[in-house]
Amino acid sequence: SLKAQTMDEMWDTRSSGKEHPNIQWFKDAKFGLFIHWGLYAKLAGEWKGKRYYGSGEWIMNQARIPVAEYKAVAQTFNPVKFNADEWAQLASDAGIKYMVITAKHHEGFAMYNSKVSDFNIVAATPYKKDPMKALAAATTKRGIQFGFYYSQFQDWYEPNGGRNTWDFEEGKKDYEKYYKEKAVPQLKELMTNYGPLGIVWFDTPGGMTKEQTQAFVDDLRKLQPKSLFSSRVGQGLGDYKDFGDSEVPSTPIKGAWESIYTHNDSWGYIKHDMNFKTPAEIIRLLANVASKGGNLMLNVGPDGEGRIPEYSAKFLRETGKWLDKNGESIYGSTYGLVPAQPWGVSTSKPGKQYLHVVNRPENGRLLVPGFNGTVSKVYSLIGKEALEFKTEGNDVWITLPEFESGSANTVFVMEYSGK
Ligand code: FHN
Repeated sequence: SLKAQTMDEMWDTRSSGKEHPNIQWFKDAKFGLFIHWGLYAKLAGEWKGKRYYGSGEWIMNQARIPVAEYKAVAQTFNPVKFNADEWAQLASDAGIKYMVITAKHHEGFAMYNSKVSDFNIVAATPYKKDPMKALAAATTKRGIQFGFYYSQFQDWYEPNGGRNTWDFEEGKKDYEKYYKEKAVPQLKELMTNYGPLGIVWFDTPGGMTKEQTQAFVDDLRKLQPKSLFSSRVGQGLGDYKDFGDSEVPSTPIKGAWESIYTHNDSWGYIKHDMNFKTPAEIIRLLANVASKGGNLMLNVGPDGEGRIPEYSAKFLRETGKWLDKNGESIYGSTYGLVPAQPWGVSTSKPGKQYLHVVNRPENGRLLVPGFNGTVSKVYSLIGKEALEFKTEGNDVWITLPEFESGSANTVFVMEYSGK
């Protein structure tokens, strides 16, 4: 019988307890790019002259657009400005190590050449090309892991498509039929035709028992045993844990996990909302997530023309510049041993604590309280300038140089032995 799972159960990970043999690249990666791109990008938060607040990719649901009308949007979706190399190069310049893009979101539209459903970018639009083919190649060529997002249970285009449909009679849904005729064959297309996938990112699981989900996962894993499945595959069968949207745990978490954020208040492109995070906020967020031991997957929403908006590209480039200089303190790190302080957070590598200072103490004296290790030296990560420090019991007092604080993190390295 179908038992509704709690959110925690749904998004928990590895009920088997064993880590995926290929998990280490993910743990080291720290910074991923999420891309939400679909027909909703063309509507951009507006329908029939009315603006809909909230996330752009939900407009079909928010405006209760009948399936037949929504289907017609595809007839004018023609993202001629899409350029896979530009997107992949931007990701590379941003210091991104993996990319996950929506192959099919809740709208049910396949952004790739699907033979399973003609509601797809090749068959249903004047564009007629498969952007995912080009993007997978351009991304992988740059040494960035490529992956697909797939909304496996919520599909508003399909009569049996799981949650939140409105254009069909409720209560008469045959989930098994939906999985058998759409979700599973489309996932198999994606896992067969686009080269090696670092990640298959599932969203909003449901409609299957634990046994059915296990069979679903086992069947798909045969196609690409190296791919990592996100925890939203459901039933604890993912390889790493996704926290809730825009959620960062308050304490360090062991194992492989990811926080997901979007660059503004929407995952899909919307033309109205300008509430964007600044590069400094992104960098502080990345360091905060890394200080707890996880990855940040940051989302951008390309527009209906196929462009990543310039303001999104700008903060990605700025973040990349910071990572060019400070990446040692992020990539391959684990959670910091110095709990979050008023001045900032820490990340760890063997024998090193990276102190990410956002708020420089007025008098330049930085306290690392209760540190259980013997500190041998402290220096600036950039420039390696040696800093004076004094240990009082387990407290370490560091004399900082002058620097402008309150923007992106300034990183100092504290080398130590024993702990
Ligand atoms: O409903 C979706 C939403 O549109 C977006 O894709 C997010 C991204 O994590 N996932 C679901 C809400 O959690």
